[in-house]
Amino acid sequence: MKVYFCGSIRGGRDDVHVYRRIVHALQSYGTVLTEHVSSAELSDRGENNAASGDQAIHNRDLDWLHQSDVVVAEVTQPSLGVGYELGRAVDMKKKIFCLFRPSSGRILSAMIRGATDVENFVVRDYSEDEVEKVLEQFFSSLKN
Ligand code: 6IA
Repeated sequence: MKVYFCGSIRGGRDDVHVYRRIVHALQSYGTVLTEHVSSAELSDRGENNAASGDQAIHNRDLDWLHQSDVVVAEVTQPSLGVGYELGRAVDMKKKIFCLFRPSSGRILSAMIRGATDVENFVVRDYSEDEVEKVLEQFFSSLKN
């Protein structure tokens, strides 16, 4: 199973420790194509801001998105890139699992919360200490 994980990069790196925990748990279900999203070394600025670098990132990520079987997104920290990836993934008819932490005090975008009636699009409210449990529930629901 190939898993595409989405998390904020230039949208802000406040939740990177949560991404780390999610990616670690995801690795027991399959190959995580986008493990770098959870890397503590990757900042919201980075070393490469050239437009050509951005194009390479975009094209490589879309390639991975096509290859993936499942898309898992941590959507608490708002990110244009994550929203874009989710929109593209819906269009590709991927199975999508979005994780949101209400304890952040944020209200999730209606375009994400409201997409739950789209086939294969699930939004789950959770708290950080439940990460492993909610992922396990999602992946076991895939088998049915
Ligand atoms: O708009 P954002 O940067 O928050 O978008 C984050 C999402 O876009 C993630 O889920 C990634 O899959 C994808 N993405 C954005 N930037 C990158 C990247 N390098 N490398 C891989 N995937 C990315 C950006 C490095 C940059 C800070 C120099």
